[in-house]
Amino acid sequence: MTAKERYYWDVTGHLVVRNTLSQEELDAVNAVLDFVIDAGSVHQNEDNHGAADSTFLRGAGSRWAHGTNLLELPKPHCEPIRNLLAHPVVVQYLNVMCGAGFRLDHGPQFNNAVKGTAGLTLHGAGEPHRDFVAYHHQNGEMYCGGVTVTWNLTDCPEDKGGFACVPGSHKSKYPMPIGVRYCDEDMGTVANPGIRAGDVLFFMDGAQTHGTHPWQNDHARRSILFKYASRTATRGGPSQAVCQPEIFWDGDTVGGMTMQQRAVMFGPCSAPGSDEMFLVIEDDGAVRLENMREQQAAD
Ligand SMILES: O=C(O)CCC(=O)C(=O)O
Repeated sequence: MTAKERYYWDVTGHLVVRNTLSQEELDAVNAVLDFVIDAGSVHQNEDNHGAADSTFLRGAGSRWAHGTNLLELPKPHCEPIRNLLAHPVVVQYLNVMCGAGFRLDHGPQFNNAVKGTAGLTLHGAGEPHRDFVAYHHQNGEMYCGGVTVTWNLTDCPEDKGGFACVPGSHKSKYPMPIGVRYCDEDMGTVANPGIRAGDVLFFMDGAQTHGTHPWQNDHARRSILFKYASRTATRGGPSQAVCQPEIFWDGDTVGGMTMQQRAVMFGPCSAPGSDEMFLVIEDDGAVRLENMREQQAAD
């Protein structure tokens, strides 16, 4: 990562690294995507899915590969995808952005938007604040809990749809206006950068405000999003299953604990909607469980 790239990343929250894939690599990944599309694995959501009440983002249902993870495709189809997972450029940049020991948190996700496909409302930028995807610096080192690496297999011309973001929003201190979230009144803050086939995009997924603009091109979008996390961050993925105290710790360690004690024995799990339990202190100093769902099931 050059000093210029580091500056751009730090100031904007995203970075495009040009011409990362050779024509041969591009052809190999595109052949896999042909296979995935021909197998009927691209699922189209209902119209306006993800667009909420936005006017600008409206369109036909978003189109993502569904059902089979691209990493588990039958051989040889999984191989060009697996080659992206620890690609030298990924290692080089994520070692700086996330720190050594970064890992794939979830994905990869294949976006196959066609002309008229709806966008996705902008999200991220600490709303709500989520420490596991935050971006900060200490002692000259940067740290970003969640970075998404998007491989682009077809061109995404500027202002014609696809990845959109608010550059600099990872440093914002104020809530995002609804007009920006919906892109109906973005006040000139939103960028929809030009990205070419073979380029790779890094963005601070969660720290930076980002989303998707409706796809306006005659050709289909082919972007594969790998959702990485720093070693100690957990964004989602299988964490809900493995975070149970009995799985994360030895059974004997947690056996017979009170529910309050057990509540601090969960493995790392950021995913909202799980059965995570949070401890709160009552006015009289008593420790209480905030999420009672699991306790009720145990009673
Ligand atoms: O269309 C894109 O590349 C952005 C997708 C997005 O918003 C996300 O992965 O959270």
